[in-house]
Order: sequence, then C-alpha cells, then structure tokens
Amino acid sequence: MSEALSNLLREDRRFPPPAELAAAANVTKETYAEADADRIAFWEKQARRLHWDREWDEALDWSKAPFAKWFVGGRINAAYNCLDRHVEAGNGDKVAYHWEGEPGDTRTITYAELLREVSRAANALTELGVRAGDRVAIYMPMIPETVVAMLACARLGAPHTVVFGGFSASALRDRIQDCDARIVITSDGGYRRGAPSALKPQVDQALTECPDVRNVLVVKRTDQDVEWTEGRDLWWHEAVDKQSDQHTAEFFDAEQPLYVMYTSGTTGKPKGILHTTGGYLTQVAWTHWAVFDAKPDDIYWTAADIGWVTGHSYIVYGPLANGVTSVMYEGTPDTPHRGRWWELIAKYGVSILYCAPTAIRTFMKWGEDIPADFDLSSLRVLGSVGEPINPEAYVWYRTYIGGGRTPVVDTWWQTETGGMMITPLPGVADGKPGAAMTPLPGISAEVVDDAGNAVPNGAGGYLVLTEPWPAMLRTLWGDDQRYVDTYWSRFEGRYFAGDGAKKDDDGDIWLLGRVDDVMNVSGHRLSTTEIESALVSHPNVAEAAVVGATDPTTGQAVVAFVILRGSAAASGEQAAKELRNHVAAEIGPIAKPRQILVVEELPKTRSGKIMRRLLRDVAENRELGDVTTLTDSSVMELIRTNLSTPGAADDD
Ligand code: 7RM
Repeated sequence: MSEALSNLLREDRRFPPPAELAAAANVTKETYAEADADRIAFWEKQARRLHWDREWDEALDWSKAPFAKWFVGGRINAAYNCLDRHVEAGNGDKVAYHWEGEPGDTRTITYAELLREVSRAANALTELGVRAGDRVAIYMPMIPETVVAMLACARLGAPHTVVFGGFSASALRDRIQDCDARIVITSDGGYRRGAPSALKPQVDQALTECPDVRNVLVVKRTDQDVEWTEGRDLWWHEAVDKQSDQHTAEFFDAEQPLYVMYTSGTTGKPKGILHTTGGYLTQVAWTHWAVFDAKPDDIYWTAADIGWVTGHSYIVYGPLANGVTSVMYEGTPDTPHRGRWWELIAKYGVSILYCAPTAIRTFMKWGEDIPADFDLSSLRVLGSVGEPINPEAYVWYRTYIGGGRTPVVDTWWQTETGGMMITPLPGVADGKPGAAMTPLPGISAEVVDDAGNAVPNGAGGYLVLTEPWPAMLRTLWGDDQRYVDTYWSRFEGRYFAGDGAKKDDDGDIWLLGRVDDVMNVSGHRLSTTEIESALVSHPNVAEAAVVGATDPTTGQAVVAFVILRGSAAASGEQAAKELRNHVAAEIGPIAKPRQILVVEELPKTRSGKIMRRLLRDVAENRELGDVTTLTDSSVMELIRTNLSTPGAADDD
C-alpha cells in the first residue's frame, strides 16, 4: 500500500481538562454519541438555537451533490439573529463590543446600540438602491463600522464581500469585478503600527477599472485628506447618521447568499467562496458556543482581522448570534509596546482568546517576560487557528498565557468549511500539543491514502470530509465547475481539503500542512509541519519554514528557513549545524535539512500563513512568483539580500 505521508514526529505530553470546566461544560462526551446516532437531527437541534421566521421542511437536500441545501424552506435573517433577538429578550444593554483603537481611543457598543446603527446603515444602503441579492464590497480597517456594514448587508439579504484592508488596489479591483459589486464601503484609513494608513487611494485606483460601481461610502476614521469623486463618493456619517434607527428585518430563504470570501488559489484567479445563511449561522453559532464553552459572562476576543474568514465567523456572526461580549482591537500587537494584547486582556478581563500560531510564535520570540507583567488570570480557554500549532508553541501558549490552567483548543477549518470542523472540546478531551484531535459532533472526516482508502492509526495521508456539513461552501461564485473540480473530484463523493494529516495511535488527527507543500525525499513523503515543529522545539529557534528544493540525488531536499531567538542570533554557521543534527535526532536522518538558512523574517499572508511557494523560489534560485497577497513584500528582498551575506547562509 502506498504511504501518502510519512509519520515521523512523536509527542507524548497530555493535559487533561480542568475539573471545574469539565463539570460545567456546555458540551460533553455524550454529544458525540448523540450526533453519531443521527447527524441530521443533531444539526436540526442546533439550528433551533436560532430564530426562524418559518421552520424548514427538509434539513438537508443532498440530491444534487456536491451542491447542498440545508434547512430547505426555512426563513431566517442573520442580522435579526445577531441583534434584534437579543434586544427583544431584554439584553439590549449588554455590551456587544469593547472596541479599542490602536491610538488608545475606545468605544463600548451595546447590542441595542449596534442594532440602531445597523438599522441606520440598512436604511442608507436601501436609499442607495441596494436590494436583496446585490453584492456590496467592504474594504475597511478593524473598526466597528466594518461590523455594522456587514450586518446591514446581511439584514438586506445583500451578500457582502470583505476585502482585507492590506490588499492592493488590483486585488480589490479583481474581487469587485468578479462578484460585480456596485457599492463599496471603505474608510479614509485606519491605524497600523502607530500611524494612519490610507485605504481610499486604493479604492480610487481600483475603481478606474470598475465602471459599474455607483457609490462609495467612506467612514471617517483617520481624518486623512482624500480624493473625492462628486456624485459617487459619500461620507458614511452624512449618509447614515440622518437615517431612522428603526428597520424591520425581512426574512429570507435559508439558502440566501450571505457572503462571498475570496481565497487566492496557488494558480489562477482568486476563488469566490460562497456562504449562505441558515446552515452557516447554525454551525458558527454552535461551534462558537461549544468549542469555547462560551458562557453569558465570558469576555471573548478573536485577535484576528475581520477580512479573514476567522473574523467573519468568530468576531462577527458566531459571537453575536450567541449574544456574547467581545473585544475588538484595531491595531498591531507591538503598538505602542509589545505587551499591548496582554494589557487589553487585563483591562477587559478577557476570558477566551482565539488567535493564530504565527502570533504565538512571535510572542515566544519576544519572550515570556512581557506577558508576565500583566494579570492574565481572567483567561479560561485559549484557541488556535490558521496553521498547525507546533507543540512547543502550544505548550508556551498554555504555560505563559494560560498560566498552566487553560485548555488550548487547536481548531482546524477553512474558508470553505465556514466554521470549525476538527478540534478538541475543552471540557472533554485531553489536550495533546500539536493535535487537532477529532471531528466535532455532526462532522465526519477521514484520512485517506492515494487510492482513497482510510489509513490505519499511526499513518499519514490526505484529509477528506465524508459528509456534507451546514456551513459548507455552496459553490465558487460564478463557477460551479471549478467548485466540483477543486474539491469533489480527487476522491469520489468526498470533499478534498488539500491538507495532509495523520492519525496517531489513538486515532486522533494531526494536521501536516498543505499537500502542495509536501516534500519527496528519496521516495519518502515528508510533511512541512513535522520538520518545522522539530526545529521550533530547539531553544534557539523562534520560527521555521521548510520547503523541498530540487536535488540531483534525492529528487528533493529539505531546505529550512529559520528565525533565531534574540539570544541565539549572530552565530550563523554553528547554529545551522546544530539544528541539522537536532532535526536528525528528533525525527530521523531522512528529515535532516540539506541547508538551513537563517533569516530575519518569513513571507506570510495577512492571516499569518507562511508562503512556502515563495521560499521554494528562493531555494531553487528562481524569479519570484505572485507576491500580491504578502503582508510585506519587502520581506522577500530582505531574505534574498541576507542570503548573499556570508555567515547568514547555509552551512554546507
Ligand atoms: C480558518 C482558516 C485554511 C487552511 C487549512 C489548513 C490551515 C487552518 C489549522 C490549519 C492546521 C489548524 N481558513 N489551517 N487551521 N492547519 N491546524 N488548526 O485558516 O481558509 O484561511 O485557511 O489553513 O491548511 O486548509 S483559511
């Protein structure tokens, strides 16, 4: 039998759930059995946690697979569920968001206030001609108006497409054109790294090639000078503030499109992932409640950008559907000092923190003395998302942020899945550093080999989802065939996620990185994640990225890019030799990197994913490919220049 991926790294540390948390947990072990007995009935029960104007006739229509319909015939409004419902239940005075601007300005927004603001915005959009089904592009910083704009669209049944504020004018243009948005909502700018950073110029540039956009609504945030196109551009405060704060939500079909979120594929134009309303809201609301064990008094913080799917599902729709109080922060973690996140946790008494491994590894690099200066005792659950969390980073997070008390939930999911899919539940499972553990109740996943057969415990392969789930993407905007080809063709009848994974001896799932990044060394298929984790387990290493580069003898060879911890820097060649031996000792000689390249930074997307494709270009001495989704394109220049500096490069 062919082995899809080698399983190399061992990790034996275990952290049982705190007894108190387990005793009062929202979800227990029995829930898995309940969902196994009747998966559809399980999701129907979760859907009933929401308000439906009319209940569905059929929970799942899979007759036209892979095109799913959930809660067929049901009528629902996402904004009503996030706002009106809570206000009507008497919780209007509860805080929806404690918002903190980067310069230190703050806003506290209750559910009642948010409802009034969303109602005004919905009235303004209606006045601008927005009707159910029309697409609206949102290109904004992390300010409350971004949430207001999204919910106003949802209220009108007008799908939004939020484009990362860090993306270029051309990326914005492509997305506006692809979904044919006629209205754009933006701001003059936002604060990042201590300075105002402009957004409006990118919109102006993008719109030179988007003649069908009628209006641009501009929120005033930074007071920067902006170019103005009369008749097209409107200040948000002029168009919205004058509106009535009353708006009656209309209920739409459960399958009404809610949003389109673009993800850049490795090749070709970005894919517009389409999410609809009823199934999506059901899954994000339930998973937010279950996986974070969210209670009415929790103060919840997803420290991520709203332009990432994590922001959509777990800053906006999930927490609001559950009526929870959230923190929202505009800026970067090191402004004005490297303790900013911990200061915010202490200030607001944050009890649940959700962030990406890239942030955790950065904090590790800065050192544990920084969080040690703040009172983090309010924290009770920590979450991780976006990449595999290396065991060292997991243990650091649990120890220095969670005070050794808090469970860490490593949540695997994708833009395409809409909500969390594979993760431990904090009151149920023992934490295993580095493992995403098991599919949630109601979710079915498997790890398969090249032929599509389930691999035995202890082996690696491809992660597939074997049953439809409520928050699944419905198609790619305007391209049904690409939807079928990309996700449903590799393995008959199953969704191919594009990730490598392994099952350990207990059958628990570990993610091993994108299969496009898998290296083939002398016929052994090695995962990026395991070698990176071995490198990060060395005390001198803060971050690591490995790629396979063409090699005349072994087919491919492992090339590692590492960022050293402060104290370990400088000693380039010696450090590299030691690290190669460390990898050989941790996981075996086959995984020993041919080269170790010490770098200052790694190329990442805005959600913190390492762009290994670009590193492969460097490792193989090629011209760089597409860099438009990089956070900071100067990083690649920096890497190339430093590599030609003696002492900083390879040791061979
Ligand atoms: C939520 C999100 C999806 C890809 C996915 C994986 C990787 C995300 C984890 C993870 C290992 C995790 N959506 N990924 N979470 N890998 N463990 N907990 O990130 O569309 O932006 O990315 O991210 O490769 O396929 S996404």
